[in-house]
Amino acid sequence: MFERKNGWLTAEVRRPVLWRQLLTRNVTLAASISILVLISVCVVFAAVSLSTSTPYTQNFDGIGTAGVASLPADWKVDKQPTAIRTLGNYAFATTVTNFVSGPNLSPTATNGIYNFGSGTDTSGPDRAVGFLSSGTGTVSGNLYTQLFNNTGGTLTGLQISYDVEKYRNGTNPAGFRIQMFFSINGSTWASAGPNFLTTFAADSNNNGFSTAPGAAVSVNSKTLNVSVANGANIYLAWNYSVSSGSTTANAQALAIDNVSILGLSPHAWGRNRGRQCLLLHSQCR
Ligand SMILES: [Ca+2]
Ligand SMILES: [Ca+2]
Repeated sequence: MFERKNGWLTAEVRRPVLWRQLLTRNVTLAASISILVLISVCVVFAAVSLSTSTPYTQNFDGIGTAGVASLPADWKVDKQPTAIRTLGNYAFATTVTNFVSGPNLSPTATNGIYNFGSGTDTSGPDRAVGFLSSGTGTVSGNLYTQLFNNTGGTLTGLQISYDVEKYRNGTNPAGFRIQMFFSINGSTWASAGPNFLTTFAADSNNNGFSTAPGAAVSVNSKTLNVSVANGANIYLAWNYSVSSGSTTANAQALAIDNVSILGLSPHAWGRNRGRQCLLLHSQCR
C-alpha cells in the first residue's frame, strides 16, 4: 500500500519514484543526443571524403545510358535559363541529367543537361556529364561536387585533374568554355583561375561527331590553393557557358569526365627518389 498524507506520497515512497523519473529522463535525453549526433555525422559525411594519399576519382561510367540518369553520390547539376557564366546553389541543384546523346548530336538538339556516351553509340560504356546551350536556354550549365576533409589535418590545397570533352561543334564566334569554381558553402563561388579554364574556339558548323567526343582537353594535376580545415566541406563546380558576350546560340556541347581530386597537406609524406619526403616542403628523411 502507498503511504499517503493528505493525498501526497510520503518522502520514503516519493524518493524512488523521483529517481526512476530522473533515470528515465536521462536515458531519453542520452538517446536523443545519440540520435542527433548520428544524424549530424550522416549529414557531415554526405560528401566525397578527401584523402592525401589516394585521389578520389570519378569517371561517370556508373550513371548508365538513360536520358534521365542519376549522378554519382555527392554530385549535382543545374542549368541556368538566363544567367550566363553564372553558378547556382549546390543545395538546390538536381541530381539527374535531361537527355542522352553521344555521337552525331544534332545541330537542332534541345538545350539541357546531357548524359553523353563516347564512341559510335549513345549507349557506350564511357559516360560523361555535359551541357548544350541554345539561344534561349541552358545559357549556363553547372556540374557540382561536395567534398569533405576528414583527413585529420588542414588541407592546404587540392590537386585536381579532369577532361573536358566536346560532343558538338558550334559556330558561335565567342566559343564556349568550362571554368572551374570552388566554394566553402556551395552557394558563394570563386573562380579557380586560368589553370582551370578550358576554352574552345568557334567551329565552322554545328555538327556532332560520328565518333564522339570530337575533341578532349585534359586539365592535368593542377593545384587549387585553398585551405580546408579538418571536418570542413569544400565544393567544386564546373561552369559551362559561352566564353564572352551574351549570345548563346550555335553552341558547342561540352562535358566533364575523368575527375581526380587529391588533398594536399604539408604533413603528408610521399616518396621522392626512394626517400620519404614531406610533399610540400621537400624535406626528406
Ligand atoms: Ca570519356
Ligand atoms: Ca567516363
